[in-house]
Amino acid sequence: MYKSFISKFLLITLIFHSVISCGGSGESSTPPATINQAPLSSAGEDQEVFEHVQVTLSGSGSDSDGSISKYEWKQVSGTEVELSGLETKNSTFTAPQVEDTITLSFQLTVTDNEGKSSKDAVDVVVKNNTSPIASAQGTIFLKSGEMAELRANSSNDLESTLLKYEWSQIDNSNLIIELSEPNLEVITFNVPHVDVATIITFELMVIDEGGLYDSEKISVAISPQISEKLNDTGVLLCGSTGANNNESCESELGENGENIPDGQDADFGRDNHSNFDLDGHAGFSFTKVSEKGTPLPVESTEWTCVLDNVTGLMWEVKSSDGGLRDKFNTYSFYDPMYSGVNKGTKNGGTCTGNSCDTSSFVSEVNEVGLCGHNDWRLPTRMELISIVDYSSGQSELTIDTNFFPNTQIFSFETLTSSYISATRYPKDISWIFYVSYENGFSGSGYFHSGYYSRLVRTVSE
Ligand SMILES: [Ca+2]
Ligand SMILES: [Ca+2]
Ligand SMILES: [Ca+2]
Ligand SMILES: [Ca+2]
Repeated sequence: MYKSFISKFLLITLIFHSVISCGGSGESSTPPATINQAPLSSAGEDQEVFEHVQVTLSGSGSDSDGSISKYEWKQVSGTEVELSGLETKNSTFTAPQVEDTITLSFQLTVTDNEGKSSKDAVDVVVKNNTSPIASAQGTIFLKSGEMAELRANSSNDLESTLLKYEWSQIDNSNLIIELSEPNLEVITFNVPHVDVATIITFELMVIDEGGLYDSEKISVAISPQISEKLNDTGVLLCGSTGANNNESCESELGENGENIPDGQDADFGRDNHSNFDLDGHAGFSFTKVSEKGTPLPVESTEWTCVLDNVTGLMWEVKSSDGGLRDKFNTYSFYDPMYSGVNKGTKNGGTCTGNSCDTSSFVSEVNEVGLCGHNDWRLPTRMELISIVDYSSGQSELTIDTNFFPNTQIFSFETLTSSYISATRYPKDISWIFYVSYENGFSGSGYFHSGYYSRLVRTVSE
């Protein structure tokens, strides 16, 4: 009994021993069964975004001893958003509209092929955004051949430091400007050649980092390359030795067979070599200007000032609204800079302003900031004469009424046909020169009389 017990014990011990020693010897005797390692999960970097933008949560997972079988995104806090791609590496959503900065938290769970998982969290801070304000600036009166520059750098945005710009031409002038880099903050282009003054318009679009945008238009006037500083007369016809003044200069002989001598007015000047009527009769080249100072296309039906592209003078256009600049208003000459009787006469005209004299009229127009400027003044006699078109004196006004409407002739209400200048008559300094566009005549008259007035300012010398 005892023996047999011992034998059985030995046998069991031996069997047990041999089972253990099968796998090898010493410490390497651990069983081979693997313990699955958990995968690694990354929900990406925390982000700061503006409201309304598309946000991508960039997840990733890795597993040292297997593969990733599942991604699972969920939102854990903050204003609820609609996540798409919930079970993909990357999930996206649209940042909600916010009043103040908020934080959204998300969690990515990554599961491996054996069912083990790990989690990682990410925060997305959503900030309020307001629209940028676009501001397009640049020289708006340009000449053919110059380099033009348009600037967006006065545009601003409360939240973004990096604004995007998009410049595009939006007029229908048929004058196409190739913008080589329309996304720069400052763009430049060569001003193309034009025969007649042409207006082109650009639109600047400013886009902030949150995708909000604003736009502003800027119109620029392109005038022909003009070497003259003085206007021509508008006279396109020649005279013959038979005293016929309406002969074609092209002909050798006039209507009655008489000689047409060379070297007449119509043979010289801008009327001869730049005879385009679209921007003013014959050699005249005018650009219409809006009340705010923006150049306007020639077909515009409302304009307030006219730029003379030849002389560089900007002229007031008279109104017919019964207001400050009404066409019927008349003014006496008055200039407080002089002393005694040389000051002229205060409030001697008939007008709708405060005081119907030239000094008061100039002040009031400058106060208004006519066409965006406050350096308006009374023109000199020669400046008034510069816009006389002598070609049309018989039947029409001697001024291009396509650009200068409301120009007046003599009427019994106003008792004048004349526009007053700032030039005094040298023989008697209590007299002042005037110009009539009824016939182009310039003469001088008393300070105290009432005259029409058309103000002027110098744009370029
Ligand atoms: Ca694993
Ligand atoms: Ca903004
Ligand atoms: Ca001429
Ligand atoms: Ca012209």
